[in-house]
Amino acid sequence: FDLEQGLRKALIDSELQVYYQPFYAPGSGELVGAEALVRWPDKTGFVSPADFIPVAESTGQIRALGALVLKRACCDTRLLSEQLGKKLVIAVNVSPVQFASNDIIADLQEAINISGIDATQVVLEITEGVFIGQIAGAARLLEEVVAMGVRLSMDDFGQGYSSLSYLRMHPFSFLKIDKLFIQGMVQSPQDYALVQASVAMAQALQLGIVAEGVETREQLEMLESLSVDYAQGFYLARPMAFDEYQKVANIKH
Ligand code: G
Ligand code: G
Ligand code: MN
Ligand code: NA
Repeated sequence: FDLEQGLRKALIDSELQVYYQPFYAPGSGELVGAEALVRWPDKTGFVSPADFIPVAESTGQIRALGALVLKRACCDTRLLSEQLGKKLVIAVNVSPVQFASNDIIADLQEAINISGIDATQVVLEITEGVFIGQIAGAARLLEEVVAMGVRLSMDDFGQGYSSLSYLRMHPFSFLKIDKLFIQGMVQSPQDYALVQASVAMAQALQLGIVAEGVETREQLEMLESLSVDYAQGFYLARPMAFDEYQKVANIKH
C-alpha cells in the first residue's frame, strides 16, 4: 500500500476528516476553543497522522491537505460560534514545510473569507522546525500571518531544542507546553519545576500558556494552581468529530 497514492485518492475523494480536541480554562472550566486534528479513516480505524503527514510534507500534498483542514476548521468553528453566541478559538497545526512558500497566506485568507470567522479566532500551532530548517522567508511569512490578525502558538514547547530565542525573535501569542512535562509533573519534581518555569517565562513575555496532554484530575488541579491559561488532554476531552464537539460545547467542565 502506497501512502502517497492513497493520500492522493483521499484528497480527491474527500476522505479526510477534521477532528476537534477542545481546550478549557482550568479554573472556570469554560470552553475556549479546540485544536483541529486531521483524520484519515481506513478499514480498521484511522491512518496515523504521524505516518502520513511526513509523506504529505515530502510530496507537496501538505498544501492541499493544509488548505482543506484550515477551511473545514474555520467553517465549523464559525458555525459553532454562532450557535453558542460566543467566539471560539480554532488552533490549526501547520507544518514547517507550509512556510516554504507564500501559499500559506492565500490559503489562510481564503479560509477566513469563506468561513466568515474573525482572524483573531484563528491560531496557528507551529513547531520550532520552522526555524531549525532555515526555511528562507519563513520569518517574514510569520509576520504576515500576524499582520492579518491571526495568532501564533509555539507547539511542543520544551521538546527537542530550546525555543527561547525563537520566542524572543518572533511574534508568538501562546506557548504550548509539551505533554511529556505535563504527564511527568505530578511524580517528578524536575518536570514540575520545568512547567513552573515555563509559566513564569510565558507571563514575563506576556504569552498565553496552554498545557496539552492533561490525563488526570491531579494534573489539572496543579495546572490551575500554577495559573496556566488553557488546558487540553484526554482527561478533559479526546479529539472528536464536529457533531460531537457541538454536543460537548454545551457541557461545562
Ligand atoms: O492525534 P494526533 O495523532 O492527531 O496527531 C499526531 C501528529 O500529527 C501531531 O504532531 C499533530 O500536530 C499532527 N497533525 C494533526 N493534524 C494535523 C494537520 O492538520 N496538519 C499538520 N501539519 N499536522 C497535523
Ligand atoms: O504535536 P501536537 O501537540 O499537535 O500533537 C497532538 C497529539 O497529542 C495528537 O496526537 C493528540 O491526539 C494527542 N493528545 C491529545 N491529548 C492527549 C493526552 O491527554 N494524552 C496523550 N498521550 N496524547 C494526547
Ligand atoms: Mn498541536
Ligand atoms: Na504539542
